[in-house]
Amino acid sequence: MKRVFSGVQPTGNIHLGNYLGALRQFVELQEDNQCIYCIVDMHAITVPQDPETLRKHTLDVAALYLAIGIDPKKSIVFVQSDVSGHAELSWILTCSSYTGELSRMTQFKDKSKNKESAPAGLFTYPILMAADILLYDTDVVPVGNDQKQHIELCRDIAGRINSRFPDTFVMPEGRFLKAGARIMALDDPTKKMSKSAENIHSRISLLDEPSKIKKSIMKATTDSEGVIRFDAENKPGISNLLNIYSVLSGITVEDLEKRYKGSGYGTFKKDLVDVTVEALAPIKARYEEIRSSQMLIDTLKDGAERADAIAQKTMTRVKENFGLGLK
Ligand code: ATP
Ligand code: LTN
Repeated sequence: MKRVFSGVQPTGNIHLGNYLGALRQFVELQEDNQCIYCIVDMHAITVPQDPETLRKHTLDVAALYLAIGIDPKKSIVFVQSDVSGHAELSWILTCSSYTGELSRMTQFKDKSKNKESAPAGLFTYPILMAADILLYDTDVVPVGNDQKQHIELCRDIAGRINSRFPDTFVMPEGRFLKAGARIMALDDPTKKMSKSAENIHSRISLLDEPSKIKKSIMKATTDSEGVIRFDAENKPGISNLLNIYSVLSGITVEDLEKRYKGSGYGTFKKDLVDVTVEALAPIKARYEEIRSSQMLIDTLKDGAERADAIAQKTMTRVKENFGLGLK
């Protein structure tokens, strides 16, 4: 059995991009692998967070994990800050990383753009992510395309340490879906759908009301050609909607193009609203039930204990290899 690890930040607004790019894979993978799914609250504090809101969002994401079908009997679900190994390993990896490679991370460049000085945590964010992955001897990391560069950095750091201290870490691999790996913003299909974008109609959050979903899709930017055809370069808006429709319905993009030949964007969008509302309704219903239950807290406590047992074994091996602490 392979070990799978992934994480989502508790920053609210889990959207279709997160779901179709990453979370959807989490559910499939738990059938044949040992999966560990984390709510990475320590990554969230790389930008200022209100403590109450952060704690609420942590439970929101945990409830969503379970609502989409992650089964705590099959997978470990826990909160990052409940396992101290993440911070501990992160420091050790920091000492084997270079400012040059961190400066090349596009996410850091984007998030620190136009700022005179950026928080150091934003700069070292990918190292904490590498620690998350390496702490659990992870083989496979299911993520969206935007995390490719971070996974490569994790592999570079692991390789560097392994060449000095052989067999310290398992070399992980990213797992990226072809369809849905990059869902674009509805208002500007040249940018990825994002939690932090100001315009709420740029995204569809998994818990949006049907009326909000309708408004966001009907407002989505398209083009003036009026033909429903996949062409990501010249028709990014309609291609993004085709992509979302295809993944949610299981109908191929080619079949959708045939089905909507001669139809206008309005008809296509209306149908997409129905498909989206229908796909999200059961998630929303399960979410409401789980979010207020004691079962959620018990699951996270149990998950942290199981995760910690694995993490401690790795930390013992890492410290021994590095000569840290007493034997
Ligand atoms: P932000 O959009 O504010 O940068 P984020 O949504 O990228 O935040 P996370 O919550 O950490 O940040 O992402 C969770 C997962 O969702 C990651 O695996 C990420 O690759 C994936 N993901 C995020 N946005 C998209 C998108 N637009 N399309 C596909 N996958 C995405
Ligand atoms: N940086 C990731 C979230 C994340 C993660 C991880 C994903 C933190 N640690 C470990 C996979 C494995 C993001 O999606 N923004």
